[in-house]
Amino acid sequence: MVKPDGVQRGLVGEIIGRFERKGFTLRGLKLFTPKKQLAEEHYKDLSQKPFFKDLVDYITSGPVVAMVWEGNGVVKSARKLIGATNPLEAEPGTIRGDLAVQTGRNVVHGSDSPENGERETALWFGSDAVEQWQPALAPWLRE
Ligand code: IDP
Ligand code: MG
Repeated sequence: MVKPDGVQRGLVGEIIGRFERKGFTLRGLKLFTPKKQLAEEHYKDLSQKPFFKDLVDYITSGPVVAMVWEGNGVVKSARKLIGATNPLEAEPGTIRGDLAVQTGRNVVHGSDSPENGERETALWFGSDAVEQWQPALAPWLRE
């Protein structure tokens, strides 16, 4: 997901491009401003953290771009492409390492496990079908 700061800063294309160029398949995409209840459910594991309220305010402060990406090892790889939570500790070449300076404005979210990926897809996309399609380039990405 591109967070509200990423959308406001015009980084949507840059972030989507990195996942496309890597070779993952886009299966779902939508832009909307999340409701508080959705943000709280999404980040429920962090509800006891002191920054939880600020985090929910941040995520609900404007439109986000929610996406579903598919591919072998996509969750682990996406975490690497995104970089460390604190952008000052994220390696150059990662999204956060290249494009952000503060944990509270780290421009992008990525699921931390395949199970959470499924949970978050259901939460953010609900019964909206995510598209099943075969990229024509598939044989040029995987043998
Ligand atoms: P992640 O986004 O790298 O998976 P998490 O620990 O799951 O990191 O935290 C979720 C989000 O909560 C972070 O991306 C960041 O926006 C916010 N966050 C995490 N730790 C802090 C903090 O110490 N201060 C402010 N915001 C934080
Ligand atoms: Mg996380």
